[in-house]
Amino acid sequence: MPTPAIHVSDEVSSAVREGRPVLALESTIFTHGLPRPRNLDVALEAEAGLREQGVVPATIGVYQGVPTVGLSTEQITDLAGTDGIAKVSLRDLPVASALGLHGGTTVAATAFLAHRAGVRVFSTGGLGGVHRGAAESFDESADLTVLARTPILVISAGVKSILDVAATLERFETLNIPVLGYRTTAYPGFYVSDSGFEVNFAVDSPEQTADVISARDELGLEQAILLANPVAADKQLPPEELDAILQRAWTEADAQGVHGNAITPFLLDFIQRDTGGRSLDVNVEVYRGNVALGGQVAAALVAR
Ligand code: PSU
Ligand code: MN
Repeated sequence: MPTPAIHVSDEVSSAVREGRPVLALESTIFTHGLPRPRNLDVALEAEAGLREQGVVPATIGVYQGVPTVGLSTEQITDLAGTDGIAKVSLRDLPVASALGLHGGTTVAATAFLAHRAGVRVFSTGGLGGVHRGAAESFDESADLTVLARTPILVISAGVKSILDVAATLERFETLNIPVLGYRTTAYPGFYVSDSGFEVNFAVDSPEQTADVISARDELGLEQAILLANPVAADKQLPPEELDAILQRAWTEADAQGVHGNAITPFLLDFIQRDTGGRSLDVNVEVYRGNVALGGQVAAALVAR
């Protein structure tokens, strides 16, 4: 059960209590991942689409220091429109809380808060993972270690292609985090439907995904399950184009000495500008698909 330090909206808490479908959504995607004004449209459209599906959206973030599960439309609007907001991973939660900050929560912090509120399914765009050059920089997202001890299902389109995908998949294995492909064993590459890497298992329906969640819980395992949902091939960025863009993005990040948690927003922004906004369309498309599938899994899970 959540502590009083976490605010859970009435809509979300009653849905959880009554066994109605709820889907968690993160806020870093609209505070740091997407540019204005599109960020707000995407966040509100995700919520509206879920409500049409009969699923309660639980958008999660930190509002004036209060970690909140089920931000209101007004709160989402504020967070999406405020400059200099904190990017809040799990380690930042007590700080943001004590200092009364606004914060966009990453996958790590969102998964933690969702789980504390009893929300079992969570959709995002791309997960954090092992950064390229991590052997020297040690830059590995805290998403990994938090997912290793948070029993939730996370739907993404893979890890962002700016990362070292092979190393990230190895870390998932070490951390005992299962990775399922949705109707494919080709692991998606966020902007592209196939990263070139394979996963061991595919599931073919929301119901089968819910079976895996139930089996994990019956076994008493505590790690997240990852469901990888590729963007449709006709909506992806041309794969040959992506390689060249990534080279330029990394070179520029190195040249400007960008590091730490600023790297992900920097690279995403670079790619958006470099593609004249086309990567943004793909990013939004990816997110839409993950939210829709998340709603279906949340519904299948409560139907049993
Ligand atoms: N994927 C996106 N946009 C984002 C992120 C992922 O397309 O903004 C965010 C997620 O919130 C993820 C975070 O948890 O980036 C990882 O950041 P870091 O590598 O600093 O842990
Ligand atoms: Mn990092």
